[in-house]
Amino acid sequence: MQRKVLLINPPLYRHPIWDPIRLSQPLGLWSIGTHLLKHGHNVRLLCSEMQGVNNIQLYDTSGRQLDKGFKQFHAEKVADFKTLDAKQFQVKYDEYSNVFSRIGLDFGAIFDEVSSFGPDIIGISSCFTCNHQSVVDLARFLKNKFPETWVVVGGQHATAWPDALLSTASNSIDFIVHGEGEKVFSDLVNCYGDKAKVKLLAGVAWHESGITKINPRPPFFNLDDFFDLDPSLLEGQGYTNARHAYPTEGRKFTDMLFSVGCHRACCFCFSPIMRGKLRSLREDNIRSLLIKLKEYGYEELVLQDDDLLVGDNLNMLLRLFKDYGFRWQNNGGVELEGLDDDKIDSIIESRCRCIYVPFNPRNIKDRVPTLPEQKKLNLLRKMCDAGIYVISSGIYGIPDISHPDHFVDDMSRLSDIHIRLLKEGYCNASLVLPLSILPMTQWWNVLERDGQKDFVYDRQGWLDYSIFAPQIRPRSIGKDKFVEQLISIHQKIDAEQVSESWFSAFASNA
Ligand code: B12
Ligand code: SF4
Repeated sequence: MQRKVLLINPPLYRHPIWDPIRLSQPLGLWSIGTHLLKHGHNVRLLCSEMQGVNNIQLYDTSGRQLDKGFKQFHAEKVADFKTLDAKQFQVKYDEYSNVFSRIGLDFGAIFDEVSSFGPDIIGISSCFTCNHQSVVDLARFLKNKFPETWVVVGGQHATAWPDALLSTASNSIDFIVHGEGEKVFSDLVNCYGDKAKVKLLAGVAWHESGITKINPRPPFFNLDDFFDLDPSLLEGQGYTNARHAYPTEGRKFTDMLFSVGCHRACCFCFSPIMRGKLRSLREDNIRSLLIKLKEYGYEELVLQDDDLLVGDNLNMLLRLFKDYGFRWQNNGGVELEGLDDDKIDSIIESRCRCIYVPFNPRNIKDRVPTLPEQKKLNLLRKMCDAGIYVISSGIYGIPDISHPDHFVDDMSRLSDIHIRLLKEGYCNASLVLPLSILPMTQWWNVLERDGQKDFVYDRQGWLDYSIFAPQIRPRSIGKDKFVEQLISIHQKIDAEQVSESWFSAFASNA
């Protein structure tokens, strides 16, 4: 039976001091929406963050809106960042530790949309732990106004920590879909009206008498059987200006993944837990996706694949981009280890515009990555010289779990490496990412096991789960000291590069 399903990308709650506003196409909702359309359902998408992108307010955690507008706050913050020393900045902005910025449609506008469509089921995306509170607030609002409508939540955060969502949403969430959503959510929609039947499905979780019940996930599916995107779903949602990627000079663009999963299992990353080992789409399916996107006027793709360099995928993609005239950039990150002269030549020839090469630690014992060998660095410079915008990043504060006392020294050493990369022309920009512990990653599991013996973080400090905000620190180092150190690194890096609003919270032009 045909059902009405409204898929909502929730407003964004961000740390006002540390976070740039990063918004992009919700590929998960787009994919599950496409799958439902194919099964004959009536589906609408509401990207409330993007549609309300100019509606930014500051709130404190008790829900009170601050008198100061976001624009004024940001301008003052950037001016202080440039003139105060790190300690003065830390002291002055400490008073904002209970404040968040909310970007997106207000509840009145969301209410109007839901009322006019009258869905049977509302699906909310919960991809980021840092946006936990936004999902909870939205679910509560919707359940209160539309008690008969099922509220279902899915995404990476919902997958990692369903209990956190279900316990804090006070019965406003009917079901969580954890893991890949296309098939499970479609089965759930088909069970509409019969909750007992939903509770038999693999990959769903729910609250019952105050207890979270979780049915195990089904096995990973064959990507070609499910992944497809109907461009009509995203029309009119406002994704024309890049908010996280290198600006596209007016070309219509979208984020895209042609593969999921990763051959590595880095200790801080949730992707391999979410998606397992690398699975790639077949060439004929990529071709038909590109043709569809072309028909809808897309000209540039921002690749978010986690494992782009493995196998022959890159060459195949570059060939297809050429066939269909797509420009492209990479935002998912490529490993320096996997680059060589041949690959760099193909990348340059393909008119790639921007590439992200993070310098990551690999396992729990890794401390500061050393500067890569000169041969590899030259590859980066070759791309810069060819006009590709090269971005790197370092994760600051990697805990050598056995040596919490290394923390501050390691941050300084890492910062020196990135400043050298910038000064010597190996990259155009470097992003400062303080370590955060994402739910259910290897790091998280170690800290849960140790009971935060040497390192501390607030498990429910939702905003701090963003990669840009300081989250975890050694017990022996106070939060103030940690924040001060990080501000100082931002200031040093900012002196060597133009900090752009799409990657820095301290850019003048946000
Ligand atoms: C693309 C991407 C982004 C894009 C935006 C993505 C977006 N708007 O959805 C950008 C670059 C902006 C971004 C930013 C950030 N990201 Co990011 N990002 C990704 C990435 C690489 C791919 C996600 C994706 O599109 N996959 C393709 C789609 C088809 O799959 P999917 O999203 O998983 O959706 C499926 C299921 O989750 C589920 N599902 C999703 N939504 C829903 C909704 C319902 C109702 C249902 C039933 C099911 C469902 O079904 C879908 C189909 O199977 C993932 C890594 C990964 N491989 O998962 C990290 C990832 C999601 N990001 C992560 C993080 C931490 C961030 C940042 C906080 C930090 C940063 N890197 O800047 C910011 C926060 C941004 C924000 N706006 O708040 C983490 C999240 C972990 C966590 N628990 O928080 C991940 C998992 C990477 C990691 N480090 O482990 N990100
Ligand atoms: S950080 Fe990158 S390389 Fe490591 S597991 Fe995650 S996606 Fe793979």
